[in-house]
Amino acid sequence: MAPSKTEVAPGTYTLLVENAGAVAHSLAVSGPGVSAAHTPTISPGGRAQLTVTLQTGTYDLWCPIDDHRALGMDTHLKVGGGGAAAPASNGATASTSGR
Ligand SMILES: [Cu+2]
Repeated sequence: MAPSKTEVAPGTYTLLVENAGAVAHSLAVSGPGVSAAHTPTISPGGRAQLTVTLQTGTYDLWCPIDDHRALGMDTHLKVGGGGAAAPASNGATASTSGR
């Protein structure tokens, strides 16, 4: 799991998720105001998008497929109140990797 940013300003983001691994993965997000929003299952080499509205706090990002989370496909994203304003495009990317 490799988010392009680990800290962003609050706002609505469309996460562009790319599966760089050899098996199917997905991306789920939970945190303030977001409860396990997730992409469909993404085939190896495939991409999906997930639009989430992020508030100040810390969000969990993980792969909900099988036991991938326990195998380390788990990361965090900090959303800060005092950071730079969100860019107009609000784009962020995350790549999945692994097994
Ligand atoms: Cu996975």
